[in-house]
Amino acid sequence: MILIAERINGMFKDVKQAIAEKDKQVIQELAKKQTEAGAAYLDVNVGTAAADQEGTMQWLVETIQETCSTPLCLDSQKPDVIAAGLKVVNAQNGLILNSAPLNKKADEEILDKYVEMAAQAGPKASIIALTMDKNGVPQDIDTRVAIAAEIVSKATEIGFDARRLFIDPIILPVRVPNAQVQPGNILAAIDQIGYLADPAPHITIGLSNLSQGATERSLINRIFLAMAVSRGLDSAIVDVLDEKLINIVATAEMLMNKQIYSDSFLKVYTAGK
Ligand code: THG
Repeated sequence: MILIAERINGMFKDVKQAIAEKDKQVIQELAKKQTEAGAAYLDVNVGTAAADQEGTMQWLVETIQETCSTPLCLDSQKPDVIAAGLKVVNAQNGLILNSAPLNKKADEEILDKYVEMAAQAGPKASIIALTMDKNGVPQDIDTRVAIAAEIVSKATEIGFDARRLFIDPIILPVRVPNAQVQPGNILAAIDQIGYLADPAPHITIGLSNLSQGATERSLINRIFLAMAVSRGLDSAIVDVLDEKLINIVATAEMLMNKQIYSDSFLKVYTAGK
C-alpha cells in the first residue's frame, strides 16, 4: 500500500496557523513524525486560507525539505500552485502531482497540464487524477468509471505510463444526507478501474473525507480502508499517525496475499516502511 500522509494541509488549524506565522517547526515536526510512521509520500496542501497560494506552496516544500527527504505529493487543483512547488521540489526520490480533474469548465486542458508537468519533473513523477470533470463530481459508479477510462486513454495517448497514474474515484462524507450509497459506489468503481489498463493504474482515495462531520471518525476510516483494500485499492491519503489504521492496512494486505504471512507480519510490515 502506497501511503500518502495527509497532515500537512492548511485545512488543519495548527498547519493554518503555522503558515500564517511562518512557523517552520510545526511543519517540520509533522514531516518527521509522518515519515517515521511509514509515509511513502507527504501530501502538501496549502488549504484555502493562504492569500498567496503559490508562495505558500514553495515555503512548505522548502521547509519540509530542510529536515527530510521523503518524497512529496504536491496537492492543489490549480496548475499554477503545482508549478510553483515544482520550482523548488526535489523529485529525485519520487514525486506525485495531486489532484487533476479530467477537465474543468474554465480549463479544458487541465489534465494535460498535470501530465506535462509530471513528465518534465522526471521519470519518478506520478500524478493523481480525480474522476471529476466540468460537470463536477459524479455520484454514480458508471460516470466515475467512464471518466477514469478517459483519464487513462488521455494519459497513455500522450505517452504517459499508466503505472505513473493514480486514479481517485473521490470519496465524499458519508454523513451528508442521501450519501450513504456512496461508499458502496466507490468500492464498485475501484473494482472496475482495476481493469482499465494492463498493468493497472494505481487507485487512491482521500480516506478522511469519508468521516468528515461524523462522530466515529477513526472507526469509519479504518473499516472502509480494509474494505477498499479487498477491492484493489493500492494507495490512500490517510492519517499515518493512526497506528491502528496502519496495522489494519498491513493485515488487509496480508489477507489479500500481498504480503507473506508470518507470526510477526505486523512487525515486518512496519519495519519495511
Ligand atoms: N483526493 C485527493 N487528494 C485529497 C483529497 C482527496 N487531498 C486533500 C483531502 N482530500 C485529503 N486530506 C484530508 C485532510 C484532512 C481531512 C480530510 C482529508 C480532515 N480534516 C479535518 C476536518 O475537516 O474535520 C480538519 C480539522 C482539524 O482537525 O483541524 O478531515 O479526496 N486526491
